[in-house]
Amino acid sequence: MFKKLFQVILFLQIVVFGVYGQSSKSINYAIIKPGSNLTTIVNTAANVTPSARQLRWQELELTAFFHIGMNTFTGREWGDGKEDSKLFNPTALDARQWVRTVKAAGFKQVIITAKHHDGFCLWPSKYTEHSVKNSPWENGQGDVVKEVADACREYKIGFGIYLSPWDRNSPVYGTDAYNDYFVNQLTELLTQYGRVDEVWFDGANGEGPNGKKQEYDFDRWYNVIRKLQPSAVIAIMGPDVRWVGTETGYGRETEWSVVPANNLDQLAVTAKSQHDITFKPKGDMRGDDLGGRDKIKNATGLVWYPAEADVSIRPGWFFHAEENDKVKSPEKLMDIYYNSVGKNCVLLLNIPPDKEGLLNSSDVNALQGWKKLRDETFKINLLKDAAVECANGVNLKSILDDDYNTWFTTRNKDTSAVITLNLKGSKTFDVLLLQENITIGQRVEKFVLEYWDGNNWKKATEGTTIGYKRSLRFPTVTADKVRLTIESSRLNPTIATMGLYKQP
Ligand code: FUL
Repeated sequence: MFKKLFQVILFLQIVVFGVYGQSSKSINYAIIKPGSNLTTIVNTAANVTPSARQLRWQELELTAFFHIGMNTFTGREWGDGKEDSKLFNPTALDARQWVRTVKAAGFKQVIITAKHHDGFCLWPSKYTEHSVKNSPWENGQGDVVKEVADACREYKIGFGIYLSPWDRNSPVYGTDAYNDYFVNQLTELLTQYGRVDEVWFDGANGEGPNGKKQEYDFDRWYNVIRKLQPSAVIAIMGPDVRWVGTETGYGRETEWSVVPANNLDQLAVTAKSQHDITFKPKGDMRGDDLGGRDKIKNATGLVWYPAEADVSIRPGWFFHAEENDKVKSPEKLMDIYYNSVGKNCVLLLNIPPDKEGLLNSSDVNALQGWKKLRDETFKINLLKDAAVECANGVNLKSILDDDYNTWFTTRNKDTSAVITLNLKGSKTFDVLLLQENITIGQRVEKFVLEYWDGNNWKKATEGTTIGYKRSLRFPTVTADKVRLTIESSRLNPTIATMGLYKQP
């Protein structure tokens, strides 16, 4: 009875309010018909949405990288593959400490460097002697990948692997046999450690021991991952997660998750699901805007391909004791947070374990200080209980209900809106937070926040894209009335969350 009533209400809502622009089937790519005009392309882009694995990944916001391996003991950043396995000896390795620490700092997933460019394997692979099994650590009986996977399960956070395609140790690197070797190693990692949530392929493709470069068989590797771990995102040199284009942790002002993919003809629609595409990343990854109207106007295909911003908490990716005083401060990490998570990216922050196999106190302190700053800033949404008005809006209150799954949108086919909020008294704030409901699509192209100073509307801040999350800092304002104007959007905008905050 109630279910029926609910269905009728939903139907009436759609008929009466005409919530346009929602595609009946939501898929994470679109093929553009030749000759399509810009309006058609833009509307198509507005209906491309994340796959289930991409949505789960986006909602993590914070993921941690653990770089540990030969370089931890040689003091290098890139090993040459000639290192002696006996050098690997972390005397007090405790992956539970790593996972516990990053979880307490708000991270939802970790990635371990199972094999870096030097080819040394942190698990006892059957296919090489260059691994922990020939190290003194735990008398050759240890398995770092297992320790990390077990800790992630214990602390209930996601688990991912970094497996470097470039291998400076493998004698078969540079020959067809290497692709088999790589598949064998991938298979070990994807079958022996339970669920894997992210597989991270680096782009580096240098020479191996025989002086040859390898042609990586990405399509084959993608198929292995889809088959063995269908819920894992494949990142960077993969189809699900895009490299933001820097290793600074700073994303771009305009960050579209829908970008052109003109090589969708290589698309391998895997057996089970139409939803499942793989393609090799191609084209510009570093421009200021990868998905604006100008970028998609000649596209032959579009994909949901969201950005990951990776950076190390230290100058290097591996632990070097002489960098203990160069660990990024809580304030710097906060700046990175606003410029990554606050710019529609997931942040992948590297915290490298030290020679003992522990996260060093300098890094732990920085993480704790940064978490405290975030907690203090985002404790109270100063818009709470504000009265919301919007002449052409529906579901006005849902922007303040702390529920990502409910969202404001506009009536008819309106692509702009003015949302006015009368606050509960005068408030002082300097941070704006916005979220679009990306299960409907990423749509907002331009917005501005203004406040009423008693006589006039004055601009507090403005921006272009929002996406999953956008947060902006601006000079402190005290006001009892603000308005958010969506100036331009692809189809109807959908705003899931709006917040105003004050930095400590
Ligand atoms: C880079 C690698 O060369 C670095 O050593 C590090 O692993 C980083 C995350 O990716 O391309």
